[in-house]
Amino acid sequence: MAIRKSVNSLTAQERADYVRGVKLMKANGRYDRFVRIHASVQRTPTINAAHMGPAFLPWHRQFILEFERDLQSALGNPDFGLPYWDWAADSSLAPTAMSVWQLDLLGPNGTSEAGRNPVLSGEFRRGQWVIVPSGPGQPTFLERTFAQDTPSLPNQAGVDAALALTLYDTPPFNQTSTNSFRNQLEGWVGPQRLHNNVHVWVGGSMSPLTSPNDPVFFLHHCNVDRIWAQWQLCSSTPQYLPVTGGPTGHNRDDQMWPWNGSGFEGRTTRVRPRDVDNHRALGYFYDTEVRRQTVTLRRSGGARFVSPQSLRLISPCASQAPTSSTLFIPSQTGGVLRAERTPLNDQITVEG
Ligand SMILES: [Cu+2]
Repeated sequence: MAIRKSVNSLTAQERADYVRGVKLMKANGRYDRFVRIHASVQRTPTINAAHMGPAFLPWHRQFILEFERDLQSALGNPDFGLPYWDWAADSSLAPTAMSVWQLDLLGPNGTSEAGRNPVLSGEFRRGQWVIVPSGPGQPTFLERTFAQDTPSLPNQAGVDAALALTLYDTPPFNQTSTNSFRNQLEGWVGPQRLHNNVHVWVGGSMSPLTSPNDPVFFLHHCNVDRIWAQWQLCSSTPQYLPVTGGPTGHNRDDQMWPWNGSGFEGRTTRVRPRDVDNHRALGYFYDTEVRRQTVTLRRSGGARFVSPQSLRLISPCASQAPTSSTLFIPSQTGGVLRAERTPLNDQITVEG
């Protein structure tokens, strides 16, 4: 089971592992296959397989899951979790103060030079990190142009506005859909153009369809996936939509290119949106979610009742108040009650 953590809470070792894993994948050829898949999403018959439609979220969930699995095998660590970049949490900082752009992780902004914006220091600097060109005559080095022609990064108010939407998606199930959680998170509508604006804010190599060239792509999409997971947990109607009536490849039971038997870049499995609905069943969860699990209350003595004040279950959903319960513990003597949560072994101590 992989725990996906914020880049802001990684240890030095975990930061180094992400860089090392990515470089191992570049060397073994796996990395560039992701770039080529993402650059080819427009080859489906009617619509972009991965964007501007309901499958945006499940498509990228599958995509970064495969990336995480390749990282795990490159690192020889089946529990390595893909980190996420919570750009909303960083939105009030200067780029130089953001953890993600430090030299030991992804390195800094590009430097303006002869009409291009090469990254010139850090692990992914020119000469160290060769990218798939976005087109004929385009460079093979990484470029970034932080916030050159956009406003700031989206903030938590923008994320919360999307999380407050009830329905996953709405007709006509494309980039014009309104009151659609998916379309507002993807960023075609809404005040802050969430996912799209992060691509534009980073700029350079993050702008064209070859955007997985920048390793921040996976950290960005991991955060987008985390927001979807949180919405699924908190919405009263978390179901994927539509079941039918959407663009080909975007209905709940449609196979999503390239996982439709295409064989493109070695993809032979078949994956539908319904197959990736439950992220925990896929083998990972986020450090920000409340994990639904069995809580064992062991009595080592104490009161027979635990009052609501001492046992509160805090929901990650802004719209839900903490729940409290009174527990009756059938036992004899006084002391402390302990609730153990697995698999993280978090402990909640309840004074009885
Ligand atoms: Cu994409």
